[in-house]
Amino acid sequence: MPHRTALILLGLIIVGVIAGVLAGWYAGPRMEAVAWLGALFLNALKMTIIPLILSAVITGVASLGDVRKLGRVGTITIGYYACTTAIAVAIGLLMVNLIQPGSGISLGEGPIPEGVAAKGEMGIDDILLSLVSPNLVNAAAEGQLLPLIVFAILFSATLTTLGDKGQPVLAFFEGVNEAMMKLVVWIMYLAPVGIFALIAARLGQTGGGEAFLGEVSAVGWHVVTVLSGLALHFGVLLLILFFITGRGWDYLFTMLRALLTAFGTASSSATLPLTMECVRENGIDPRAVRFVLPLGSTINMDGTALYESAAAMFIAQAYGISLGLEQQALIFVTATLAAIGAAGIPEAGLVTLVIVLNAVGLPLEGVGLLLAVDWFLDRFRTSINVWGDSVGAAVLARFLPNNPS
Ligand code: DAS
Repeated sequence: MPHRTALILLGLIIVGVIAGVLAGWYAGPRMEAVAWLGALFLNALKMTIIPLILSAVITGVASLGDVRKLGRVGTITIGYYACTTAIAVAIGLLMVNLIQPGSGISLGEGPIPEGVAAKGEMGIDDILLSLVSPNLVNAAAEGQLLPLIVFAILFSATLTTLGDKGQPVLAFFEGVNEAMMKLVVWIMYLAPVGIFALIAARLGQTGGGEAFLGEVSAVGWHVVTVLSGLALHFGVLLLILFFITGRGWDYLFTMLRALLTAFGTASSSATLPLTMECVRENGIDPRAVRFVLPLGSTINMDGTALYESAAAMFIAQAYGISLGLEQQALIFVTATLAAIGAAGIPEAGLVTLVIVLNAVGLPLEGVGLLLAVDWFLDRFRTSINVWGDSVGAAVLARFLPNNPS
């Protein structure tokens, strides 16, 4: 997308966000009348995800040259994810212990909120099992991106062993990827209106500004804890970008369209096509874009991991349950697993929070404390998820072999 056009589009998206907040704030439930516009934009983005991810990963992995390089790139990628997710969880625990948002919360006895499935434990075996689907069509239909990505990686690795026979297949997927990226740019032009409608309708649904303020003030310190933790982690990622990749503020500026789309959609999967376009416009090696971003959007969720640890501790504090170092270490591990297991869809982090609560024996009823503001905090943690993936692509690009062969 030409730089000038990108600049104008960014300006229009910012106007869309501000207008969406003002409309939802003052017009309240009446703004639900535009929800269909937001859904149309969201569906248009989702329409591109499967062909885009399959073609991107297949051509991205093949462009690495050989399977050995895939191992090295995979190790660097997973290493980056593990480090940044661990930092995010640590920041969540630090902030919630410092601010103590749950102290003094007057608890109303409440049932376990519906929709909070009492998930069992999630161990490494559950995560490994989720990597392979017996039915790829079903996985695609259900938006389970991880098994699709694993299949694309394995399929591409076998293609590189076929020599000339594999070339026509790769050329086909190269064409699909280029066409999908072109389609994504067209859909990007809808972002200002789509994001406006998504924000206005969701804020309006809560009843408008006053009702929203009432919901937030009931758990105000929890909101402050999460937002300040996310802001701190945003800064950590910015320092990683500056000092490991050597990129500057211009990288962040180009990513703003994707970050604001993440804020509007509350879905890192739906935002993925725009994330890939913005990282590509930042001049990042396509091999990094096509490999790291699809994988990252499913398993690298720094914002969610930070939220899981902070929310679990908030619930413990609200119920007057003090958790020692050992139990907080267990929260550290299960918050990481829960974030890996969370899908890139709205409020996924709230659903997998149950895994953390179960691990340390905290009451599931506590999720009821978070429900009213989760849709709001979800937007910020989704933006941080996307920001973490965007920085990851720049980090990996620094370690890619110069030429693919
Ligand atoms: N909404 C999720 C995402 O799309 C994040 C979350 O629920 O924590 O990344």
